[in-house]
Amino acid sequence: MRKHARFVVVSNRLPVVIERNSDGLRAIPGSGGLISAMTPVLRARGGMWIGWPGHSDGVPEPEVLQTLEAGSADWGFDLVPVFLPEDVATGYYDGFSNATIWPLFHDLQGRTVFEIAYHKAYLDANRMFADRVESCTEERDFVWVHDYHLMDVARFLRERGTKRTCAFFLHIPFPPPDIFMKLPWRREILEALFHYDLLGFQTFRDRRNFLDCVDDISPCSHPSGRGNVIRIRRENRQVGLGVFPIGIDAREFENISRSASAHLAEQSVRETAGNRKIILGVDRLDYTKGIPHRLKAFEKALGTHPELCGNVTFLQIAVPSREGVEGYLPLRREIEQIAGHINGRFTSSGWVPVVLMVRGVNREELVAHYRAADVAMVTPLKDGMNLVCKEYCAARTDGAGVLVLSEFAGAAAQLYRGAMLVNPHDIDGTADAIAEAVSMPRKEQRRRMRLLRNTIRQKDVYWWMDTFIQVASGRKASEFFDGESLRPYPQFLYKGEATDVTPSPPAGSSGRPGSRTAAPVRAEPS
Ligand code: ADQ
Repeated sequence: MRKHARFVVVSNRLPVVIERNSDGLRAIPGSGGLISAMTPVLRARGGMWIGWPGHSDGVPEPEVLQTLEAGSADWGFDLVPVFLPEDVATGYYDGFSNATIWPLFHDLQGRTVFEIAYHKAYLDANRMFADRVESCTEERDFVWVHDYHLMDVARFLRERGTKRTCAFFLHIPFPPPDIFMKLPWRREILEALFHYDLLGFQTFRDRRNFLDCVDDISPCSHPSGRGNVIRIRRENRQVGLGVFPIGIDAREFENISRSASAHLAEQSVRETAGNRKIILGVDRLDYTKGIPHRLKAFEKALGTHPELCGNVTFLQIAVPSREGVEGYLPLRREIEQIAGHINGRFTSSGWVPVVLMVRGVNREELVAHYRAADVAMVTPLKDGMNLVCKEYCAARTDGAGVLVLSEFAGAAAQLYRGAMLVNPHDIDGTADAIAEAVSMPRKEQRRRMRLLRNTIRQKDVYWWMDTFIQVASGRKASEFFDGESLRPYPQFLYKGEATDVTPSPPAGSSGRPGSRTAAPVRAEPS
């Protein structure tokens, strides 16, 4: 019998990709927001990660298992696969998760597919996840289920009579009732979520939307309490509803940023841009990230602010994702076409305005680009949080750089004081913001960056996990990790500088010049 209760992460994908090279199969790190957030903690402290290893591509299950065992030994925590039959995987992942829930929860109803077969596959897959959780964990373990792919796992666990503490975190936004109510399985999904002990949201707005939906469907559930964590009663169960904005491992980004190799790589990025000012976009290639809108705003800025021509390079790094899901390949073509159009219109001798890199980059390259960028454009149409904006600021150990941030990113609720907020649908307003950001005086950059960096350091990924685990389990997070604290280093802040700790939403920021500085906004209870 194990001495300690175990910390168990359950997510759609394992944090690794199985790759074949000349030596055989091996597990290499995957990419994405959840992986970026959770792997540093599990690597430092151990635990278990249960997830789907991805489409099999003909690799037999025993070989996958063997590769994951070797990966577990290397990584310092257990990688436990959930094998899904191909038809279930397609309907669950490409179908219900990414063609139904993902677009709907990002307010993009036009892209949403409602298909009963997808929902059936989703339930089948969630049942298989629940089976694996039940067989690999004990009652005293703490099970933390992640994201919209797995909303029904607790329901299936409870149906089997298990009582494990089981908490859920939604990484994406929760939509308002007028959008959520369009889902044919709306009641079933809300009921399923009530089988968790705690539901975590990125922002107060998401939790408010969830409560409004619950209220529309079954007005008898009365929430109690106020602040970051409230409770709601459903039949004989009490469920916590909390707001936990996800953070990053800020210290790790700082350390990479301070390394000699990052300085060298930064120089080479600058040279690629002809030592001009750099505006940077870094995203998964996803229609929610607003890349076409951003490029159009840049084109507008070149047209209306001629001083930018020849002096600024727009560098967009986009890592392909979900290529099996409808809509993703046309997006890539659309972006290439807009970039080509801008370059055709504005290129002059020795200057190409847009450089597009359609690939993933490693951590060091990423940090080098962050360091080299005078302006980071993080302008999703809607985003649960967005980690890129936090990574950019953490990497700016020189205290300079300007963050242009969509008011529809969850991160805006935390970072509105230091960022320039824009409405990505407002192409003219965003174009003006680009011109303002490029010419922002150093002193103002530093003032804003200090606010941003303090928030990001204080509310980092360790704070996020620690708070979530304590609220969900009623136990100190260290109890799951041999008495060790989650954070592998002491909390670090700039001494004697103001910190920005209140997660308040940016109320009605228009993105027009003059509305982008610290506006007095209504603070959410905390
Ligand atoms: P994502 O939609 O994946 O995450 P995001 O938060 O921006 O979005 O995280 C993307 C991660 O991938 C970042 O760590 C970034 O560095 C990395 N990345 C992006 N493009 C890359 C590239 N070209 N090369 C290498 N790395 C790249 C979901 C939600 C978000 C939420 C996170 C975490 O949609 O709203 O912030 O989960 O909760």
